[in-house]
Amino acid sequence: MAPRKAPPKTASNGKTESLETFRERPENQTFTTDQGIPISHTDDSLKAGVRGPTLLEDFHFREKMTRFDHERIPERVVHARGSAAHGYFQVYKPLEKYTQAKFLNDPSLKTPVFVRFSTVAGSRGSADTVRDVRGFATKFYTPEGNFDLVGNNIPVFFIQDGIKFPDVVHAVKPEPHHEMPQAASAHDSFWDFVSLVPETAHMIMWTMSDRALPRSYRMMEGFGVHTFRLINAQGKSHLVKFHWKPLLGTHALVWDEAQKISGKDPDFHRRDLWEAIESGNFPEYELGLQIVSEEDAQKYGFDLLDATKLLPEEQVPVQRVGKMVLNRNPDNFFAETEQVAYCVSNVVPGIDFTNDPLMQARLFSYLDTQLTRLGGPNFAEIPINRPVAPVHNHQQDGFHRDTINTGRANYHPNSLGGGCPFMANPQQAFRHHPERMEGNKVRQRSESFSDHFSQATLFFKSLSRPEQQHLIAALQFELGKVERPEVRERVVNQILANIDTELATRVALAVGVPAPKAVKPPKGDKKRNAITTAPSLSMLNTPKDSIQTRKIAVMVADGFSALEVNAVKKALVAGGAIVELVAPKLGPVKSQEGEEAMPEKTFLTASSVLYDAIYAPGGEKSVATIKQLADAMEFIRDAYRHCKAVGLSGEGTQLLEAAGLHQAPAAQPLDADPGIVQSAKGDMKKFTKNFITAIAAHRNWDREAPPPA
Ligand code: HDD
Repeated sequence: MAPRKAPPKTASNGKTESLETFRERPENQTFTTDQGIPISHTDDSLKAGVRGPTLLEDFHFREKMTRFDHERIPERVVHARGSAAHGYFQVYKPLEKYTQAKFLNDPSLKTPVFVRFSTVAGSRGSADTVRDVRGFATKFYTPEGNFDLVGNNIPVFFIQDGIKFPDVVHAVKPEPHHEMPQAASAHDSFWDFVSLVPETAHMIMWTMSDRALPRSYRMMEGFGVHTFRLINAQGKSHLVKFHWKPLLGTHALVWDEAQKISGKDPDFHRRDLWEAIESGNFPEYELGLQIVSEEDAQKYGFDLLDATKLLPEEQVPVQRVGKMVLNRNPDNFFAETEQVAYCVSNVVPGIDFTNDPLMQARLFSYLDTQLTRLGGPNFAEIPINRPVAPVHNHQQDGFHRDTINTGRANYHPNSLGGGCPFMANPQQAFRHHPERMEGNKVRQRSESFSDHFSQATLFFKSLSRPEQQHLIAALQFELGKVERPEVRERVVNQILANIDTELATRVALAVGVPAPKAVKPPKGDKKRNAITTAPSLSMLNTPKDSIQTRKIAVMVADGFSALEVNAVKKALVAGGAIVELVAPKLGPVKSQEGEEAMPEKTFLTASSVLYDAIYAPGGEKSVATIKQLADAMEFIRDAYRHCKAVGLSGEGTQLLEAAGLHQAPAAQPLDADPGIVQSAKGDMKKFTKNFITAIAAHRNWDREAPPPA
């Protein structure tokens, strides 16, 4: 691991300081029971005779065992697998025109945040790099109480009304009879649901796209999904969509790579986040707002209350209003990451809800689920959940109550307690936006929610060609795993055929169902897009100008060229990359110049799927050794297959042929491939420049052979 740039454990803010009271430090302390009784021996139970039975009076044994027996709490019903970090958010300039929220108005204020990233479908111990939506939940500990922005890395959702959430979650989770498959949507019940519920169409396009395979939590966008409201001090409301924009750009893995990582390092994203923060490479995101006046709400051809729709940036640009920096890892996974409880209903004055029926359901569900998950109504008192704002009210009792309320007036109004706590000044208190409401009590979907395919098509059409190929391949894979032909057929004909003919046809051919004739939108489903493509939806257009925090493996064995390695390493590290030597075994490797270097990993313990790029330097003996290693050849073949930058200098250039890549059936020949950077003669200056450009490009997708037609 790269050395730390800064000691992040000292990075503190109002929230992490408040946690100090609860931190337990064992250094130089004596071992005790939970009651503080000193214990000098914890390796043997108390027995009647040295070979006799254990005694019931052994309170230390009983306490230790009881505590162990009760360590587990229920995992989250969705988003069970996650990783979190502390940090802060700072607004660039006051947003008083739109909102009275203090944390969005004071540029000098660093608002503490705790952010938890997650997958959705898998259990707590499932792999990180599965094909799935990623959760992106932020708790802002503002001076006016906690604001929780509980978003995803995808701007739309599967369903329009939260009453269908149990259905979609049951369908995607492992099937109830045998609990398979784990953390995967590629099974019959999920696609059966999709085939019968056309409102899933747009979200399916996103989950089958590269967005569902992020390279890192640090390299994915976040979205509040719903339309929220911002309310200013005068009570004026604007509609708003929240975005997080990662400063490192939005980048993805490829599916074969993601599957291999699941085996090689199931903690890939967790480790990436942890190590980045430990080494001072703090993840950074800008908060973006798309603001729409109430008067313009009907202008976009779809209903802003429909969470299966996004507001294209081409129609309403995203204003970047502030920055979030994650600069401290939690001290204890369970106490912080597991016990943090986000509730969509946690909003502060100046932010309010809308009538989006998905959001309305969420306002109930989050608080409700915490009651079971965290064992009662006092979960807001768990240190990580406490606001930094003071809390005073008449709530009392219940399991796990920490607060000791003094006085005898636990009701309002009261005179015994002098009327305390006083009601807040209405100008500073939370005020619900007084939206005018009227209507009949009905159980039905608004007609304005009926267009399910226009934006699915817009998304597909806006992707670059390689992204489209990945999406088609993903559907070929997922539906290829569906056992029932009628489900495959329905997905193709009822869903995909309404999105794009080429997409539906190529999927149909790969999964053995008849190809649909031509796309025709279902009756009553008018095509309403104001635009035909939205470049902002493609990751092609993300920043690709830096190699910061990228991981590069250098393949060495005894006899490698230290001259070449040192030159390349120096340039890569100067660009902010992390360089690791990978060798046949641990322990020093000796260069041809006689220098010794310490490899971080071996070809057995590492794999190129864990790196962004690989470099093979020269050195006759080193290259001869590497050629003989099956794992090393696999290393090169995988890096090539996954479209990564491959740098080769001196004798290292022989390795492409040794790995059999001169015969690779790729779309682009080796010598025209900008991601394959070679220098047989050792012009290291030009070589490092081209290699850095190739790494910054993230991948060279032109190398890929297209999926079966
Ligand atoms: Fe949800 C957890 C995001 C729809 C009900 N959700 C959860 C988490 C995230 C989201 C990031 C994990 C929070 C954490 O890290 O602890 N959920 C979303 C987004 C949605 C969405 C972006 C659509 C826009 N969710 C949604 C609906 C419902 C729920 C419609 C129910 C009506 N979600 C839950 C939950 C969870 C949850 C069951 C499980 C654990 C938890 O809340 O704390 O209440």
